[in-house]
Amino acid sequence: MARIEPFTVSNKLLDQPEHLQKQAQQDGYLYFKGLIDSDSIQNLRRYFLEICHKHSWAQGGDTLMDGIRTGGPFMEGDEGYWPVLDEFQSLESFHAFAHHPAILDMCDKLFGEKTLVHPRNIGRIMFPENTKYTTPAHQDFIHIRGTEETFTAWIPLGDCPTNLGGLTVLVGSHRFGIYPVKPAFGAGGLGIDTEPLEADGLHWVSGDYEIGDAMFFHSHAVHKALPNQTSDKIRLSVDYRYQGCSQPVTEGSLLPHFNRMPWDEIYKGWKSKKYQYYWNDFELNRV
Ligand SMILES: O=C(O)CCC(=O)C(=O)O
Repeated sequence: MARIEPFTVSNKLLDQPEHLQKQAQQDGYLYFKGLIDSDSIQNLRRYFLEICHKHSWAQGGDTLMDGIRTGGPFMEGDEGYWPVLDEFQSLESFHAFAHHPAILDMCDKLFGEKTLVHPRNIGRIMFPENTKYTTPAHQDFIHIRGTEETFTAWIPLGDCPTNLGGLTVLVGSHRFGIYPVKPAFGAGGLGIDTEPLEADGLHWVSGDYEIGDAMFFHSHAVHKALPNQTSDKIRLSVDYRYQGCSQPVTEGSLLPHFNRMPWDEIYKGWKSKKYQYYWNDFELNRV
């Protein structure tokens, strides 16, 4: 039976960059309570749910913000999934949120240099009654490449108790390189057999995320989602990726997730140019 422990909360290290880096090196993840103001999250949640409601995936009106499912389940790759995902991708606020000052401040300390925000941002909608498609155990590096010192931020768009299917990390699993993968159901489509790692004493961390909490994990850290075991609630979350600006980055990380539309099309209708093609202002180490 896999051992599961509560997250170690790293807020007290926010003013101690060296300790922050040491904690990330040791465990492969950093968890912060209330890092992000709840208004920013509620705004993005509302935008996401309005899109879901428009496509008959979620209730509207007074219960919109409860995220109650009316359609689906849909999964990445399903025909019916793309219209919603494409609208998420086009949201200026979804991309702008990746640059939230509290996130960048933490990342600059973690990397010891200015942070490069990957523009390949991911919005996730995880349906109830769809546990077969729960995200399997995997490492992000095989999907991202570039520098292994890339960190993913996983941020639920609202409270995310364990039964809604939060993200969990296998502590210390980032220290042993890349593990073999096999085809699996769920996001990414590739899974790792973690039993041998658990038998070697590695344990998972998990817990009830509250609005504003954020978890960051190393690109080699093995992680997976818990199943959404609610009867009717959609789990909404975002994955954003960060690295030091001097480190190698692949072209793929500079493209939209799934690359279904060019950036110019995504940017149509945006009010500001601030977060458009911002990565071209860096002297990137492209690989
Ligand atoms: O939210 C999820 O279920 C999956 C997130 C994840 O594993 C990732 O982005 O690497």
